[in-house]
Amino acid sequence: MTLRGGRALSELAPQDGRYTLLERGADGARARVIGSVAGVASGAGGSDAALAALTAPWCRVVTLTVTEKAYGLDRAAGGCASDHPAVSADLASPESPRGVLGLIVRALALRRRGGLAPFTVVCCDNLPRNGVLLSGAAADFARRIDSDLGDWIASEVSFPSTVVDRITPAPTERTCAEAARLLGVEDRAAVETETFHQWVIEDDFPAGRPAWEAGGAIFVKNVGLYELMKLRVLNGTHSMLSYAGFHSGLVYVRDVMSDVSLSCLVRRYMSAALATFDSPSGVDAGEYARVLADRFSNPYLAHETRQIAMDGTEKLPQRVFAAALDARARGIDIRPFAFATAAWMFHATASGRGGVYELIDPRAGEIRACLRGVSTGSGVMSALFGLSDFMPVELSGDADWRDAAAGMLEVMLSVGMRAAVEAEAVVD
Ligand code: CS2
Repeated sequence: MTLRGGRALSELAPQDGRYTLLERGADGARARVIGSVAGVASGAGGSDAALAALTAPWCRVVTLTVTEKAYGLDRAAGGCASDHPAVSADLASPESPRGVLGLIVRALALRRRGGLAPFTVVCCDNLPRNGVLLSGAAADFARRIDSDLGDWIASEVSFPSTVVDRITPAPTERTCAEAARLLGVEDRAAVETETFHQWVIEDDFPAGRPAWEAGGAIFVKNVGLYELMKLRVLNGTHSMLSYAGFHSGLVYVRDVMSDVSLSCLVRRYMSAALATFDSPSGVDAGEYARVLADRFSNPYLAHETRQIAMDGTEKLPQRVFAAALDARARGIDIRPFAFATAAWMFHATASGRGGVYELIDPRAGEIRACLRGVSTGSGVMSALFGLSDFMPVELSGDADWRDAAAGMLEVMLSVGMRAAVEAEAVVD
């Protein structure tokens, strides 16, 4: 089920849901056809098809692949964001929902009314405590329509948290061309990825679940430590290198890894991020970071820095700020995190590359407004650190943190990102 229409429907439907998965590993690309999608429907034309599937007696598990900004979460308050376009539209007409929360709540309401057990909701994204966030948002959304329904969702519906890890560059014409070359058939829905994959899931499925462990999924009681490892070491480093790399003129992550100064900053960031938490028991986080450096360096993977640089306001809090706070508490150098934050601020000022790229962020309008007429590093910092529900006050009010971030941003603004990277790599 796609809520956005477009590619997924027009390309997957004529292929009966089948698509090619191109896995690009150290020894090149391997293609295989995935046949697990039995049918495709779009929410663009209305919610009937989605609701029919979600209210079917056989539907026991609903998995979601939704980006941070698309849910409509109020992360600070722990509920739904009533000013999010999909949430406000669905609250106004909850019987014909278009957004994720509206659909889930409507389907659960119909199941409850029809005496069917609820399904389990499994979200696959890069948010911390994702099941808890989504459960809180769904219950809050429901309470705004029917308070009993909200209470029932909070107590009866299971939302296990998960950690999903697989680098997936946006598909291009090259993806389709390579699928055609390897398989001998045209496939407009081909996707490409690395060979590594990890899916850690809290084992809380009251209505039963598929044996995903057969495909390598790891079931645990609590994903907390895996989450810190993935969000801080992989995603935090990714965000840092995307801003620093993009504004150094590097298109792909692999280019960043073959740049002496930038790869030095990547390694410095990974070690700092690793030191902010204790490894999950039975998992070697150091080994995860070593493997990660190879994953980032994969010469066959064309993962654009521009792609990762999107939606910084949704990503930085859990990837960089949470790690910076723990670094401060543990007495670890905060400089790598301040550098990542300064690089994001540089991106937000759109001053790199002469402002010729578009700032893609759900808060882009707000960012542009608060930066109007501001030019100094400290002015930009004060404006951006002051965005509501963005940076924890323990951090935005910390003098060392402010000095470090403003100083680095000043360098980036005056001599450019490339020179700032060189200077920082020397500091290291
Ligand atoms: C990336 C992630 O685009 C981004 O923000 O950091 O999509 C990353 O590639 C995945 O989380 C890898 O598992």
